[in-house]
Amino acid sequence: MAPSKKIIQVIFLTSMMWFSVDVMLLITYTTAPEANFSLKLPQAFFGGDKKHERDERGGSKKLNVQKSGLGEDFHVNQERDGIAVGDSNRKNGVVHPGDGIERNGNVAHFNQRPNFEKVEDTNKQRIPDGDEGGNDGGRRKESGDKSIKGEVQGKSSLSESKVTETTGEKADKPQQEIKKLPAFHPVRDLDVTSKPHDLDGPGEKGKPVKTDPEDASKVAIGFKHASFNEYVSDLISLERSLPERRPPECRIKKYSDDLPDTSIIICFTEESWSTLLRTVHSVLNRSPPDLVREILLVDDFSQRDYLKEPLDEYMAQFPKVKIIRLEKREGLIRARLRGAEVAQGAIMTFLDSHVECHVGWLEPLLQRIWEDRTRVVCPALDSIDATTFSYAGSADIMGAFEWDLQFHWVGIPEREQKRRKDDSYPIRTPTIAGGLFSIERNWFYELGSYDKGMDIWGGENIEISLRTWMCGGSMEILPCSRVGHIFRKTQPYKFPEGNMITFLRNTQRVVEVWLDEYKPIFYSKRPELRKRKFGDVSERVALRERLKCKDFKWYLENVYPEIVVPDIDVRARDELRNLGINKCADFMLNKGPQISLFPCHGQGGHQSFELSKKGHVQYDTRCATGKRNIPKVMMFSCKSKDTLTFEHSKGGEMKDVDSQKCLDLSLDRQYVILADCNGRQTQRWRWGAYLKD
Ligand code: UD2
Ligand code: MN
Repeated sequence: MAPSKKIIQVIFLTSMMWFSVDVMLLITYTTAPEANFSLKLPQAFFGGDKKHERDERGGSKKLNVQKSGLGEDFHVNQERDGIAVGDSNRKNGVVHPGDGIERNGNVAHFNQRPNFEKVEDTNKQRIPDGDEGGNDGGRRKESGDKSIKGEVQGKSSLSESKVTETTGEKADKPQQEIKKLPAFHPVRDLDVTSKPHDLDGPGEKGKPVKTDPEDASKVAIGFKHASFNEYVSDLISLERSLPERRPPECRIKKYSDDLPDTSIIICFTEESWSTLLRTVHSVLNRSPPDLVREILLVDDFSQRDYLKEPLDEYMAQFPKVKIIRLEKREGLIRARLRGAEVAQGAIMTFLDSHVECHVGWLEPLLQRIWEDRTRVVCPALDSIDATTFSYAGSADIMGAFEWDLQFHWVGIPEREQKRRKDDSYPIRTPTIAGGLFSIERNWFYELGSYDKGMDIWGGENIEISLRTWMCGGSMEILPCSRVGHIFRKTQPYKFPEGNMITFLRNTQRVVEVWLDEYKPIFYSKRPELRKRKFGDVSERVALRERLKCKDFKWYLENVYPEIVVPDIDVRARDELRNLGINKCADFMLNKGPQISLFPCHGQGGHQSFELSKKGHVQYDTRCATGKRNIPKVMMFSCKSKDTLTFEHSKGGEMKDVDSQKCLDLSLDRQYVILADCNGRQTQRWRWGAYLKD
């Protein structure tokens, strides 16, 4: 093949050198939003470079595909095992997928696998199991078929592609013609770049970048600008390589040749240049081009100059990238809605603007939706360290919340572990983190898209999660699809009304529409919100009725049975005031299980308890408990056999039925204890509110 000919390249690498998965640690993370207001990092990552990592030998092997009238040389990085297919061409020095190329590359290339017949046979034997997510190559549900059909077109004749592997031999041998379409193929581990990876460059293979002490001021300026180490980000290649982080079992999964395409929607406001570009490059370089209809960058009214003309100019080299500019700041929820209006792909894939897609990230997402259009699926979120930009794989975790409705990560419960046959299986998750997910476009609208009344940031992830589950869909995290995200502690953009107020207002809208008889549990955590305005939610309530969604009780019992539900039959609530010293009971988990006494502040939170009709003093899912020989009263799980049961009349004693002892104060008046009843003032208590029976 003459070097001057326009070419695209393909590599087939068969050997997979994946290391085994080690122990996975799982942790929950919650803090008050005002303390640390952003998506929390799933801690206990694998961290090091040992897990899931494959062979790092590499470089750039030149393999060429001959195809009429297309492309120039580009590079497929050899360290990606499995199958890499480069159906891309290049403009202005940077490779991008499939512009101007008919969507035919993928299947054609797979037909060229020397051992293709074998692959196909295996697939035939293994097919379904689609619901369980085992093999993939799962059968499609009829409903999915109907909806996606018609969207997926343009898979043109494959026979025009001719594929050759240039292994030093002359490449102008007769080409094998393609006769038939395979039904399924292994994941396409694409990783094309405009030039070979310099594996010694900063941050390559996802390694941490250390800065010199003399760069401290530049680092500080970058942090101020971006809430992450922008200085380091700028040092790293926009096409840097990443380590392998998928469970080994992912390599035997199969994906349909007929997957629908997706629009990628990336909303941003005041994002850093290098992280935004790296996000886009990672999509372009690591996605099968035929599956990416377009990349929609929705600019939520950024004011930084480099995000204006310079961004337009840069992105002009990628015909698939379109920039949508909002005329005023809308927040990520309405910005996503604007992107969705424009999107043409059968599926929409939302991403944050500071991510890096892992090799092979896209097909697992599309496959699960192709099998069942009602699934809303997320990549597993790997972590890009905000300081060093090291890329670390995350443990298997799922999304959850407590009664403050703040998202947090939890370990996978046993029931779900049992259902999953290995680490590659989808994780059914009660909630999604919010930023990164794929959803069939029509299903997104059938389900009620988003609540337009939500501003800026927060709450929409819980809303779409409850709505999806309760109204007939499901949600999954797919460990074979991975995307790294920069977790940071603050945001570089402003919340016009303050982050706390915005987050709480959005969350209150969720509570009012979806929580049914469980609403009081939320408000007991946030009593100050009882009187706060949250806007009109009547449209969302009507939506819920129209969709005939299941109730929140169903969700709790079937989707998130692990959450402990406090007794909602309550006699009294809010503060518990000691009339002897006029201070309030105060429980701070991080200070230990005891109940302390502090001046009453009337703000709820640590001073918000409930007296259930059964007589239990509750705080979230904890109850006041007492042990025979220990006077101190402590807050432990309400399931504890030591849970105390109180008799109480307004402003009077709190008497434990079993021991006939009364709530009192320790000698130093710091803690709540149980003592013999004596009628003294320190044994008299008054709740903030007594409810009618
Ligand atoms: C997490 C989600 C985020 C969103 C949020 C709750 C992930 C990885 N991230 O927050 O997507 O669901 O929880 O609301 O799951 N942005 C705008 N306009 C705004 C504010 C933000 O376009 O007014 C963009 C921003 O540039 C970014 C994205 O929205 O690309 C998410 O914001 P973030 O990265 O600050 O939020 P994060 O990751 O803490
Ligand atoms: Mn983010």
